Amino acid sequence: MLIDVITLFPEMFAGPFGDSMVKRAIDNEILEIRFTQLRDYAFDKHKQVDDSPFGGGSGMVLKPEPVYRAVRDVLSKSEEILPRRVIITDPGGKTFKQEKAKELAKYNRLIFICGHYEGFDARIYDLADEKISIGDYVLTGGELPAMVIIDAVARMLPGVLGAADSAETDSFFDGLLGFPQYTRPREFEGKVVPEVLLSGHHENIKKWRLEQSLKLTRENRPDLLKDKP
Ligand code: 4FL
Repeated sequence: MLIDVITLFPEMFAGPFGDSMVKRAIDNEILEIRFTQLRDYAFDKHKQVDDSPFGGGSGMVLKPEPVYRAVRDVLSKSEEILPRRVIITDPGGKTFKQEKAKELAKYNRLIFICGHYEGFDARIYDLADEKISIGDYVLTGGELPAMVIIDAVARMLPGVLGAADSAETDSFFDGLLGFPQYTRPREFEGKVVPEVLLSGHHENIKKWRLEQSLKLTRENRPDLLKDKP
């Protein structure tokens, strides 16, 4: 998969992507991530990418021309890699979920447009196939949301997760929260590992884990059970 990120702050990505599973995916050539500096596509001598909103109001709005130029240049720079999806990280988008990570992992190319300032000129949205929010809060920019989405998508790519940490044991994989896990020692400061996990009885273990997942989900995220039979 090829991912392009159009951003004013490409250096923000160095930490999260220079380490972790994403780096492994890049090293193994499962994933390539390219960065495009939006400011390079400003056309005036001040390299201005934002401006004050028509109609008044405080804050600055991202201008359309540099973003259009950047996206067009990114698309023309390499051969067509399809299927592809252009994504804008935006608090006004649909909330990112595990389902969406799995869906985006099926594309061969993703292009992220990260906003800063108070928002985008509305015409910029026409460039994108979808807007995605990572939650109901306002950040200083779209870079962290893009990193979150890319991280979640990267681990869904075939060959990124080892058998030891397969996606099947993830929280949310079947729409429930994860079950409690234990490792050695069997007893720690008086807290013991549930007997069933030491029994070697796979049916009982499976049943216990499902019960625990349901209990945790009921307690902490009852909303997840609403659209379940
Ligand atoms: C984007 C917040 C996606 C949450 C500021 C600029 C944001 C965001 N999800 N805040 N972009």
